[in-house]
Formats: sequence, C-alpha cells, structure tokens
Amino acid sequence: MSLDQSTIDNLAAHLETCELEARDTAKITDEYPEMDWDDAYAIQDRIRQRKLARGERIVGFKAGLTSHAKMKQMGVATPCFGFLADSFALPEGGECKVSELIHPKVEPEIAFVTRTALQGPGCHIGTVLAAIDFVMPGIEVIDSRYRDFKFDLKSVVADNTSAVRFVVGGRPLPVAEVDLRTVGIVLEKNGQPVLFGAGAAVLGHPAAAIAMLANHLGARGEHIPAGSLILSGGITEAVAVQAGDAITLRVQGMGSVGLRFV
Ligand code: OOG
Ligand code: MG
Repeated sequence: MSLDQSTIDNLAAHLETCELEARDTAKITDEYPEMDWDDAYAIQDRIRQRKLARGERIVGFKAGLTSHAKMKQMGVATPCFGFLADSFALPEGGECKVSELIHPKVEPEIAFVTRTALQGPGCHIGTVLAAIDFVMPGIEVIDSRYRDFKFDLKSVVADNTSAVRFVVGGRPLPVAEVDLRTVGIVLEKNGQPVLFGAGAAVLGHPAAAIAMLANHLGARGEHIPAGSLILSGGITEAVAVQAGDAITLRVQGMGSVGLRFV
C-alpha cells in the first residue's frame, strides 16, 4: 500500500459521488501515480462499504476486461474485478435512465449464478462448473467515471470497474446443457444486429473468468457466496448508447434479455 487511509477514504467518496451525481473526473492515477494494486482494491472496497452502510445489498461480482476485444478497446492487458449492488439491477425489458449516467455503454455477457460457495485459491473451470446453478444472458451497462472513458487498470479497479447497471433474464440454463465456448450471441441496437460473438472470446471459456475471480477473492481472504450473480465480462467491445436506444441480447439456447434507454 502506498496511500494512507484518509486518502483512500477521500478517493472512494470522490469516485462514488461522481457515480451518484453522474459527473466525470480526471483519472486518479494522474494525482496519485504511486498508487498500487492494493490501494486500488482498497478504494473499491471502501465504495462497497459506503453502499452497505446506506442499506444496499451486494448481490454478486463482475469480471471485466476478460476478452481480447475489450482489452484492445480499453488499451489494457489484464482482467479486473468488481462488485454488483442491488441498486445496479434493472428489470428485464425495463428502462435505464440516461440522465443518471455520464456516458453509458452496453456489453453482451454471460451471467452465472452459484449454487454453492466458491473459494480460491486453486479454482479452475471444473470447480466453477460444479458450483454453478445456471447461466443466463446479461447486459452490463458500464459508465466509467473517468473523462472520455480513458483510464489505466488501477484507476478502473478503484472505480469498481465502471459498474453502474445491469439486467439479466432470458431462459436460464443448467451449465451441463450448454457448451459455453461455442454458445453464440447477437446484440441488437434498435432492431439492428450490431455485435456478434461466442463464449470462447472470454478467456477461452467464460467459466475461466469466474475461476479467476474466485482466486482473486481468495488471495484477499474473501469468497463467492452461494446464490451470487456474476457477470463474466463483455464478449465483444462495448457499444455507446443514448436516450431512445433499445438494446436486446440474444444468447443461443438462452432466449433474450432487453433494456430501453430513456
Ligand atoms: C471496464 C469494465 C469492463 C467488461 O465486461 O469487460 C467490463 C471498462 O471497460 O470500463 O465490465
Ligand atoms: Mg462488463
């Protein structure tokens, strides 16, 4: 750690206020170039504590920057992890208010729900598949608090990996009934198919992202509880949205899930 506790508290308050007030900010490594990975995750943890203190629930986790397309789009080389609060969840087919956001983008993802807890280290695809109850389509809405969506990995980790809203739904499938590598996805914007992909775009197998998350949490003395929802990361690059847009994600064998931006 290179930052003291009061700096961590202040940066968490600053980033969360930017989220709640839909204001952008300079990336925090501009002012604190010496910050390290522990500092970055400590700031994210502090944001999580602030939400818990306000009565919000943590419903799960997300892996981000798990596909080559996303890493290339954002100019980084390693995945990162964040948390999902109940306040981020939108109803299937529901409305997402653009006025509450800075510069939202959507990502097509496979969402996992755990039947049993997962505790790293040592988790691999096999451990993950044994612990998963079902998978389903998920659209993540990301909204980096950093100006022009430009950041480095430590800044984005501190900013809870741009998390802000998500919707899951469609037809949940037991993992045994789907080959998560070859499963196809189509994302439609206003009725036009705009993004296409297959599960293997995420680390060769989307369950590998869940294993990485479990091992990351294990190294920090945490685990994935039973009944957690986990977004495994965008299969394609993210696409910008604005008020008036309708987004539908179709996942092979798992139906579709949608959102309207108002
Ligand atoms: C960071 C979050 C990336 C994903 O699925 O890759 C992410 C960002 O690109 O703002 O959620
Ligand atoms: Mg994502």
